[in-house]
Amino acid sequence: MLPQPRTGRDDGGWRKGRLKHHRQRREPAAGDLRRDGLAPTGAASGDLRGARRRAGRGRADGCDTAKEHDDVNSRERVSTAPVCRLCAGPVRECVDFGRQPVSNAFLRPQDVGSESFFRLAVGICADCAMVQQLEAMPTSHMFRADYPYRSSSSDGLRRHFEQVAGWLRDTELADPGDLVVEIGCNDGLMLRTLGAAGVRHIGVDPAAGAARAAAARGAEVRVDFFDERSAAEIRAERGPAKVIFSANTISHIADIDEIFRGVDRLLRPDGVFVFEDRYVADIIEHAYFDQIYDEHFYLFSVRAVDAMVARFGFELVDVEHIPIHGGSLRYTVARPRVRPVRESVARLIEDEARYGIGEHDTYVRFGQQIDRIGADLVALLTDLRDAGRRVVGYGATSKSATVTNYCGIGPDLVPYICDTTPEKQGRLSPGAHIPIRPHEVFADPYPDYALLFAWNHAEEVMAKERRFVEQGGRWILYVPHVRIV
Ligand code: JHZ
Ligand code: ZN
Repeated sequence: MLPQPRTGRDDGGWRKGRLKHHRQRREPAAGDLRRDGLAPTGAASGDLRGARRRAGRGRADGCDTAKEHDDVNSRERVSTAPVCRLCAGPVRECVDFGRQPVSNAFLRPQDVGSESFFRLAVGICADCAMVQQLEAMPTSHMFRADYPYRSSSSDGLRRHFEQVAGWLRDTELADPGDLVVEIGCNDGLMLRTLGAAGVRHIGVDPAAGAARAAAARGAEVRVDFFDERSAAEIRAERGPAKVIFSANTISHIADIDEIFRGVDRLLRPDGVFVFEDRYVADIIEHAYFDQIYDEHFYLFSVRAVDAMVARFGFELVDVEHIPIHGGSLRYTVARPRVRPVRESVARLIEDEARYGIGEHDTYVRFGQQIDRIGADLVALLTDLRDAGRRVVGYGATSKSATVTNYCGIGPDLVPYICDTTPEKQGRLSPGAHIPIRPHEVFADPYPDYALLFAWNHAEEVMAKERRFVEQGGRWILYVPHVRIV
């Protein structure tokens, strides 16, 4: 029932035909919902607007009143993307999530009314197949000093980054003096492991709070955006880098040419630029629609990344499928003709073509699936509320901003969300204004149902919260379809 993390290299189920199966399956949730004695209302087969009305709102709390809010469009110039950011080809819109907030801007109660919103919509380039947002939330709004996300909030991520550090140390950073630079190092999970092993390193991250946490763990960090300027300064201070690494950051930067100019400045001729990012094929296969929010400007495929890095004068030499965040790829990029190109690159590009990952129609069907999930979820939450059951959210993820604001889920359906991150506690969720409470509140007393926004950590969370289930609690999952487990 759970989204199972994948193991091994490049063994994505979508290439074994599961994507096709998934596309054909519908009316998915009914059986599961009825298992709980809660037949879905008409919303399960109705549209999302109907579901929003049943939830007693047009959009998440207050978002209808445009004058209450200061749209990002009126504050700062927002660059629209009628053409591809990378190749200037035509971008066709596929999915529109409407007006959305900054996904990590958790509000203090006194800040309600001063949020920034933008239109979250994605399209696909007809020429290079890069899936991208049509409007960009400015990075200055997203990655501020008080950016609250911390990579170390999950044991699974901690293990993952320790493994990555070990792999880099053994393969690319074996010589004393080799330098590794991490773009978007957050609280330093990977760098502290390399630092402890004596590897020369520096992280670059504009989020001062996260950078302070990294420094406290012994990682060296520069509070800054990574671009040509900061890259040149790092090179002048420390010499060129053997490895530039980044996890869940490169796809976040709309003006990606700045990143590549920086990499070009800083990388040694024989060095590698390694980055991990969510894989669009996994997002499509499992209907992980909530992986689309302001920060995820690009949804990478191998075909599009291959073309992108070539445009910036580099070569994609390897790609590896990893289970992180529901399915990601680790890309290895080098200067042209310096390293052999592994067969994984061509193989995944072929697989993507076979399964329509570069086609507009695939994303239109994805959009229809999202509408059904939204309607099913709102219907279930409404039924539970009307039946007097207590439902709370688990994990105030960035992803939950898309779910709550798109579906119109506010505190009337989910009174609060429990989260372990001190920086989020006591705040309100962006746009939907659902209060964030400390994790300890979850068991005090346990609710009847927990809506698992942190589904990418399902295994870890469910193991940790065994008592909740033993005491009769049930989990609600919503991707790839709504169900109670
Ligand atoms: P989690 C962020 O996404 C933003 P988010 C960013 N754009 C990105 O790509 C990824 O990270 C890397 C809490 N939690 O990891 C902690 C518990 O409360 O899904 C976090 O607030 N109890 C950079 O925000 C949230 O859930 C737990 O036991 O979608 C998880 O956030 C665990 C495991 C987590 O990333
Ligand atoms: Zn393009």
